[in-house]
Amino acid sequence: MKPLADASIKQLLKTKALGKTIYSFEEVGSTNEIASELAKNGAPEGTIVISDSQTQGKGRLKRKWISPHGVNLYMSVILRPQVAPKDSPLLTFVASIAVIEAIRAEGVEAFVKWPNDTLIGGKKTAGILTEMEIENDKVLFAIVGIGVNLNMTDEGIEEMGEVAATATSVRKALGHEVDRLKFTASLIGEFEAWYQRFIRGERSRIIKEWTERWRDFNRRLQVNLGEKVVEGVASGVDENGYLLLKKDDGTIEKIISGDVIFSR
Ligand code: BT5
Repeated sequence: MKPLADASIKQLLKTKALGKTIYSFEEVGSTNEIASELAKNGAPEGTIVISDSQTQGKGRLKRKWISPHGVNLYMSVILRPQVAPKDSPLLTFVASIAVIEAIRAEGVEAFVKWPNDTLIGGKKTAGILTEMEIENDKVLFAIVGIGVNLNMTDEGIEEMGEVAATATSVRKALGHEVDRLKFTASLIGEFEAWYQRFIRGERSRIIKEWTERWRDFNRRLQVNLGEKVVEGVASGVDENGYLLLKKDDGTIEKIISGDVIFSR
């Protein structure tokens, strides 16, 4: 399979800022870590790090992102939005909408799962990890890391061990291989378009569009908060992207961080 080389991706890009500089690698620990180092050293907004594999791919809460070589997409984008840290969940929404649109452009239906997953047929096909450097309650920079299972086959998925039962790839849904270069360029294009809306302050539009791609809206959910599990009906997300769960006693619990473990 062709490597995801920076020059070949750039040839396909029509973006203004995103992907002006792309660093592409065969293998890294984590693209988010490399991007963070670059940002600390002054790399401008829109700089992108891509790798063909990761040895220390990161999920949220020190979890792992399984990142086999040559089949998927592992990408991190450096952003420097002039916003408060509380606005950062919306960057995850921006990335999620972009991932969904790029997958839909391949002809496959995909949905979001709060807060950061993309599902095809109820199984996880992409995850987003947004990390930030903060100073005086301002975002100095944000790194939006996106992992998409593109061309993993049944065999590759089986090799994921216990994660295999809940994971899938675009290829599996499509029945044939995805052109990784074209997918990457299309995702970067969508990301820029949705990020520009974020910068213009179109928060309610982003929340509305995200909610339209969210199948759990109005469904009964169980959410694992780490120290406890709460249950209720997903009644929406607030202006910061926090989950609003309507409990059986009628009160609404606002959830900043957690894992949806069950929905019906
Ligand atoms: C995420 O965390 O879903 C965020 C994943 C972000 C990965 C990208 S890749 C590029 C960039 N560089 C990085 O180092 N990271 C970012 P979370 O919601 O915590 O989900 C993690 C969980 O998803 C794991 O505990 C597994 O259960 C499952 N998982 C791990 N690898 C997977 C994969 N390839 N496909 C589907 N599920 C996976």
